[in-house]
Amino acid sequence: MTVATQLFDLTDRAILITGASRGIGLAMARACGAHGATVVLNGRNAEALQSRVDELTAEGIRAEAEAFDVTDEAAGRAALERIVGRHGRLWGLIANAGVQHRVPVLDFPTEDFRRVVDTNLTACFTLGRDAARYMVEAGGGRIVNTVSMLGPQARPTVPAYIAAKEGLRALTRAMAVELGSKGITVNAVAPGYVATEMNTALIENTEFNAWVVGKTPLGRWADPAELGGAAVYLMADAGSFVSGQILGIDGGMSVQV
Ligand code: GCO
Ligand code: CA
Repeated sequence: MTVATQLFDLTDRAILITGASRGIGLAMARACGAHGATVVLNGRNAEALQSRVDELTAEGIRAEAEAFDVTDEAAGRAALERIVGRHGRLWGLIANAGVQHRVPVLDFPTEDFRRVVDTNLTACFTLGRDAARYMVEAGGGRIVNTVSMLGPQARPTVPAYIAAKEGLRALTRAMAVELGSKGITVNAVAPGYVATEMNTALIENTEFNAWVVGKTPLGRWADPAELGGAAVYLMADAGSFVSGQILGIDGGMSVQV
């Protein structure tokens, strides 16, 4: 193997990706799998998940399914136990699962605010903490959280999402400073506007679509596949000294006024 390929080789590394039945999570799972990882796809719907696993397997990727709701701590711990049982260790966690809820703040229901924060922030804490316990035992590992370009920047009607994703940026740094001595790096990828099912309503809205295209220096939405490379980098030897970082993948949108 050349130095070049070793830098991005994920052979024999088991990586759990939450929210992996579609969109960014599926793209990151596919990219890591293409670089040799055994990718464990998580989602709430077991059938949809198995379909994705079958697709990746047909592409020559070692893929497995672990269906659970990330807000169910006990289910997450049971899945981690099974994965470590099958593979000896969990190399990486990509805590990507997230939900969106769009309502003007003055009308935003408390229960929806709690639900978004519970999935987009608290579940990343509980699963990240529980995965890190296994990584400590194994002498190290990698955690990547999916945050968002939104956080430092805001737009109307998504207060819960923005608050949760900004909190997840801070959690990434908090975990990085504690887990470094255990050989665990903790980073985040911050997507801009990506053409995923979660954003279908926005893409189909002519005005919103024009806003995104106009506000993005690259002048377009991202394809989910364009998030895969960052996941490989942060899971690979190439990223071995990167921790506490937020890697923006937004076509330049976060820096354009
Ligand atoms: C929205 C979108 C955003 C994008 C992305 C932007 O309603 O504005 O869903 O949340 O998904 O997170 O960075
Ligand atoms: Ca997003």
